[in-house]
Formats: sequence, structure tokens, C-alpha cells
Amino acid sequence: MRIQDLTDLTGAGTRLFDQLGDAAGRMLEGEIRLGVTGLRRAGKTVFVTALVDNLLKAGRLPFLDVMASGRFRAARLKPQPDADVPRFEYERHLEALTGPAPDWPQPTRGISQLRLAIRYRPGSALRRAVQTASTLNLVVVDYPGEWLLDLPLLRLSFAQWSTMTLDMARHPPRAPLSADWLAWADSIDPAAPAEEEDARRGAALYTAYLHACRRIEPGLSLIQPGRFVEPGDMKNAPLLTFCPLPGDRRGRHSLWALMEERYDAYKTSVVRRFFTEHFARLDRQVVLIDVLGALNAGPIGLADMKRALQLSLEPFRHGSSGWLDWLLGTRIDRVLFAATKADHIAASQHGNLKTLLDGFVAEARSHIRFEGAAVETMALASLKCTDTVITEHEGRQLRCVRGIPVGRDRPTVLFPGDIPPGHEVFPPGRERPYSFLSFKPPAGAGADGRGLPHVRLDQALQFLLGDYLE
Ligand SMILES: Nc1nc2c(ncn2[C@@H]2O[C@H](COP(=O)(O)OP(=O)(O)OP(=O)(O)O)[C@@H](O)[C@H]2O)c(=O)[nH]1
Ligand SMILES: [Mg+2]
Repeated sequence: MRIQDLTDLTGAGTRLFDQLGDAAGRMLEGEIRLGVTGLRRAGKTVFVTALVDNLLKAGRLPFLDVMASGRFRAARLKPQPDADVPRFEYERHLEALTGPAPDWPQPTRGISQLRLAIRYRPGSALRRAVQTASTLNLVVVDYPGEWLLDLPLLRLSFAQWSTMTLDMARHPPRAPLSADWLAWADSIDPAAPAEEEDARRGAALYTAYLHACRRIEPGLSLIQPGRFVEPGDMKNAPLLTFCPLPGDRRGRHSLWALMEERYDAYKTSVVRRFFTEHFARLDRQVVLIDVLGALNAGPIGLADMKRALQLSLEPFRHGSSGWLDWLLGTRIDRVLFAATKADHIAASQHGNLKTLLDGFVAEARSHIRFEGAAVETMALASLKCTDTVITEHEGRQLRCVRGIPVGRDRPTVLFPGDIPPGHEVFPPGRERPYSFLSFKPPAGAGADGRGLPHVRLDQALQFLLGDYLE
């Protein structure tokens, strides 16, 4: 037997042992990995912070059964499950939200995770006879929303991705932003011998174009590859030195071949790793969607966001025909789609927001087949920054919100506008974007020690974790 074979066997043995240990731990204690997914600025970091805060403080969670029935004992932060993944900085995010000058957390730059142990009394007499108290370990992961859009690359060849990307870049709203990169792409010969300098120039121009897509107002969602704008620990890595190219000229040592090679390497060592180490291990998934932000982006921004969302949700499709099943087969059995920042509008509008979200997801559902997985939708706010107040205007009652809009210092009452019932938000003739304002975190949020105030976070938790806590 070769040394290599022995190493393989030892490796396999260790993995088996780890897996058994893992499984035994799960049986005794119970573990659930919750994926918090969403495009950039969807509200992931605030969601995780509010979730952890409310569980740690056993606070504002009346619709979480284990809490309502008095079976909840306590939740504690635990050491990290994976030594090589940084810890989610719950304390720092909470401090930002609740400090003397409350502010939102910065956009996320890399992956992080947190493990929380929830101690509770089992609900059934039978389980209580065996165990008076049980523990559920909840693992939550946070990452930059930009990285989500890397996942659809897994099923695209370099030629397919190049065609799609070039086509988008040549049309509005991207055409004015892509001029420099396109001028370069149209001037080079992809079949010419590969020169490192050409690859670097193309990648730099392409990256500048992606940054411009992110910068314009309203921002565009479909930005690929995600690591080009949020490189995390890959800043200046040679692996990021490629870009889409026109044509299909595969001369062995051509620029095209070099770019294709790097694109494939990016998929294997960055995207597939991210998928297998994070997404493939999830049990439950919450997909956060900034529906109100999409309305603010107008018809073009909304369409771009819907397309980005559809593409990024493809890898979660279930069933035998899912294109990633061969790779691993996901085990997610519950998916919650949540429209975030519901506190931007009056509570009376939440029903319409949910209907709108249902429309968003219905479209995605035709692409993703959640066979066997339970799906729920709701409108929520991880941190409630406003109150709904009723005012009179020209003899009419208006439901308004009161909070501190970003850029102001005092609480203001304003009418944010209504969300039309149904799915038609930009009917023919209406091109004008909506203008829902953003709010600052409220002063003194959670100062009563009961956790951050929210809207329906407890209902979200009940759907996502409730059965594990029975
Ligand atoms: N009013 C209100 N605003 C929110 C809420 N959650 C998020 N926001 C707003 O949305 C912004 C983005 O929230 P984050 O949680 O940082 O979003 P993210 O998905 O982690 O974003 P990336 O890290 O860039 O991917 C915040 O800065 C707030 O302006 C909420 O519950 N209520
Ligand atoms: Mg974040």
C-alpha cells in the first residue's frame, strides 16, 4: 500500500469519526444551521444581530412557542463551530445600533458566524421523561450580499457568462457605465497570445465598471463576480485577474484561454468552496428581500433586482433535477422569504407588502422547485425604527410613520405613501420610482433589557426554529 493510500485512509477515518461525533452531538444536543441569505443591503447583519439579541435576552418573542409556553430557559453564546471562520461581531453591531449616536452596521466585508446554545424544556411529556432540559445549538452565518451572486456562475461556462455579461453591458442602464471596458474588449484580439498585462488591464477596467454599477443611484443588483467588488481576504489576488471576453476563440495559449482558465479556477477554489462549506450545510434558510428598496429603484432597478434574485436562488432548488444535486444535494426543508424594513411603511400596509413579496417569490418559485420544503413569506423589521400614527389631512385620515429619517435629527411624522394592492407596482404610464425613506435606529432601542424591538421577528423564528424547540 502506498503512503498516499494510507494518508487517504487516515483522512477518511478522521472524517468519519468527525461526522459520527458531529452526528452524536446533534442527537444529544440538537444543532441547526440557519442560512441568512440576501442581496447586498437586504438587512442580513441587522437581522442576525436582532435575532441573537432577542434570544439572549429572552425578550420580545411572544410568538415563539417555546417562549410563550414558558419552556424557554436561557440562551448563551458558545465557542465557534469552525475554527477558520471569524466570529460574527454581535457585540460591535449591537453597540452601533444602541450607542449614544445610534447608527447602522457597516456593509459586511467577509464571512463570519456565531453559535448560540438555546436551553429549553421539551414540550412533550415523553421527551421530558428522558430529558428535563434540552439544548439546541443554533449556528448563524453572515456574509457580504455581493457573494451571493457568485453562486449562479457555477453552472455557466466562461463562454456563456461572457455572452450574457457583454450583452447586459451594451444595453441601458449599464451602457454608459461600461464604455471604457467595452472599448478595451472590442479593441483586443482574444485569439492573440496571452499577455499578463492585457489580462490585468481588462480585469481592472471590468472591476471599475462593476463598482460604477454599484455606485449609481439607484444601484444595480446584478454584479458578478461578487469578489471583484467585495474581495474579502482575496484583495489583489491573481485569481481575480480575468474578465468576460467576446468571441469563442480557444487557441491554446490565447488570451481567451487564459481568461477561461482563471474563471474556472475562481469557480472551483472560491465559489464552489463557499457553496460547499456554507450553503450545502444549511438546514433552514431565510431569504431577506428589500422589496421597498426595489420599488425605490424604479422599474429598471426593480427588474434588475428580480433577475439577480432569481439567479442567486437557483442553487437552492430542490428535487432530482436541481443542477447542483450532483454536487451535494441540499437538505434545507424550510425556507422563509421575508420582506425587510417593513417599519418604513405604516402597519396597515404590511398586507400589501406581503402580497407584493408573494409575487416576487412566485416568479422565483417557477425557477426554484422547493419540492418537499415548506415555504413561508412575511413582512418584517429586524429593528423597528418607527411607530404608525394616524393624522388628519383635508378631512381624511392618513396612516403615517413617525421616526428619525436618515439625515435628520428629530422625529418626524410623514406619510410614506401606499403600496398598491396586487402585483402591479409600475403600471403602464408610471415610471416614477417610489420614495420610501430610510430611518435611523431609534434612540434607546432595547434599553429596557428585553432585546431590540422588531416587527414579526418572533414569527419568523417560530417558522424557522419552532419545531426544533418542541
Ligand atoms: N428601518 C429599518 N432599516 C433597516 C432594517 N434592517 C436593515 N435596515 C437598513 O438596511 C441597511 C442594510 O442593512 P444590513 O443588515 O447591513 O444589510 P446586509 O444585508 O447585511 O448588507 P451587506 O452586508 O452589504 O450585504 C441598514 O444600514 C439600514 O439602513 C430594519 O429592520 N428597519
Ligand atoms: Mg451585512
